[in-house]
Amino acid sequence: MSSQEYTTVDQPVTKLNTGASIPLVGLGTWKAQKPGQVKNAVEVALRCGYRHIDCAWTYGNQPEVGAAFDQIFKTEGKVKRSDVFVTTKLWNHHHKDVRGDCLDSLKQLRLEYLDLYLMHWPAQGPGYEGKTNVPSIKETWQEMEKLVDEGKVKAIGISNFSVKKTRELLTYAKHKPAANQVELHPYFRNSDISKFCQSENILITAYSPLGTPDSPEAGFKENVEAKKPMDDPLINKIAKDLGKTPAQICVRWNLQCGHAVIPKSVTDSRIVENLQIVKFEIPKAHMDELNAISHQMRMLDGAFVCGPNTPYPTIDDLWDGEV
Ligand code: 1BO
Repeated sequence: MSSQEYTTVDQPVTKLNTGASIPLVGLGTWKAQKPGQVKNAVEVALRCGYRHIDCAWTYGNQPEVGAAFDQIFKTEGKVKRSDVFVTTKLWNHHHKDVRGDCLDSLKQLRLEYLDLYLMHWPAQGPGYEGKTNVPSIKETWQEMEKLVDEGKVKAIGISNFSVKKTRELLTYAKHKPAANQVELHPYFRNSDISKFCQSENILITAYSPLGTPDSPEAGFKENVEAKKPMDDPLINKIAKDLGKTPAQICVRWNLQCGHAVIPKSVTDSRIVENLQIVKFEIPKAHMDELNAISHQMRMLDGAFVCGPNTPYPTIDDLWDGEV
């Protein structure tokens, strides 16, 4: 048994529409790509009280996450697998073999089952151009439903789905999506999809809650010129008033909007700091100010799945013109 210290944190959880509990703050692992980084981050997170880890096949780091799970669940043995909520996502290029993608993720993560498996994008690109016989979103969803029936995953959901695409999926879903994971921070409130999913009892999970465009190494073109919420004078003022950091305000804002939130960090102190947001509240007057910030812009516009001869010739087609 290792002598590493463990802390438990009393944290907010909610019930998914499947009846399963999910802790509302999780560790994001997107862009944690330098060797050793994500293994350490997941271990630190689980020791300091996180019970929700968000992964994806395309992040390319699941084998390290799996090594961290083995370290914590088996070698140290102080946290049980069943006490941790693990999400991963079907990659766009694998819609033709959903089961294969899921089994590969399970193998990489060294797990027997997933708590939540999301369709990462309603798209199969990049590289879709000219391809024929690709499965529709409906066919992909139906393959994901089989994984629930088989017990490989406890729940399924979506990511980067607009209201229009979510509505459409609801017309045929046998298993209703449990969650929709989308970009959300005070500079992109994404209120249409947030309100719609909440009205349908589909949990919204906020990715990029700090709105930080910093991933050239991840190979996705982000809006690197965009202004960053962390530099915003109002957010900085509220942070100062409340004795918190701007990052904590952005994460806590999401929680108070009713979203689950998955801040990513590979820095031990920030991982701890991001979970501390469960211990304070942003007063309503400050929430109103944050909800009135007029600068609104996506960091990740999804251009990489759009193009001529694809289902989404333009970015507007991908998001169905919704902001
Ligand atoms: C392409 C990755 C988007 C966030 O999961």
